Amino acid sequence: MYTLYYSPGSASMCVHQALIEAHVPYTLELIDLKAGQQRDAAYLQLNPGGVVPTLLIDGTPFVESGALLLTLAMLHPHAGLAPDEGTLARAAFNQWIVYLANSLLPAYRMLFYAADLSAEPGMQASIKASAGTRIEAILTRIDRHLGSHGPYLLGSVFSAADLMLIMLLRWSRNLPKPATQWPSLNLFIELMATRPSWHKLHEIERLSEWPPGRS
Ligand SMILES: N[C@@H](CCC(=O)N[C@@H](CS)C(=O)NCC(=O)O)C(=O)O
Repeated sequence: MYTLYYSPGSASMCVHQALIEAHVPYTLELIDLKAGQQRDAAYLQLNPGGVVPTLLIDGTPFVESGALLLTLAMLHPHAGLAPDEGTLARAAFNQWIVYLANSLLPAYRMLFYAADLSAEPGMQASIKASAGTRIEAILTRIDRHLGSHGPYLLGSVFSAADLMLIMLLRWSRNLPKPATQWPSLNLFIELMATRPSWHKLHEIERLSEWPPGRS
């Protein structure tokens, strides 16, 4: 049995969507990030980093969104979250999850949590500028990959790596150059937005429609 500690639209989003895709039973526990609940002593026992997501699996807490996707893919081999174990496609799946978790996700953290890295406003502005440049460079790299090897990260086959990517692309929506402005990323976004799990996730987490203009 699963319990997901989440905050709407945050890094818990891809794990939530994976649970929906896998059609497994789960319960949700809301962590109010604005109220600082991620730093409550009881929550820090589950997630010493004070971030979401945390996934309880039969009562044991596990953290890190990318690792949670790998774990769900391992525990539900027939859920369509990843290619079969022991294949090169599975190696590509692992590679994309680790790449996204190591590159794009930390760049967004630099942008959104610059105050964690410096208390000095001038330094924060420079951290945010560097993060913005880094995010655009990574989006350009992924756009090229999808343009030649898409429409999904693994080619013609959907996987949970795409759930991590669509979450990270959604985070760009208020940036000067949102992901929708890269041609192949935009096609990917349109494709992913047709998934029933995307709509269910928006309904449950009460997220505003993205990409806009869909019902
Ligand atoms: N590497 C972590 C990052 C998680 C993360 O940064 N979560 C953010 C929300 S997107 C959070 O909980 N922020 C609250 C805080 O840092 O106080 C993961 O992938 O699970």
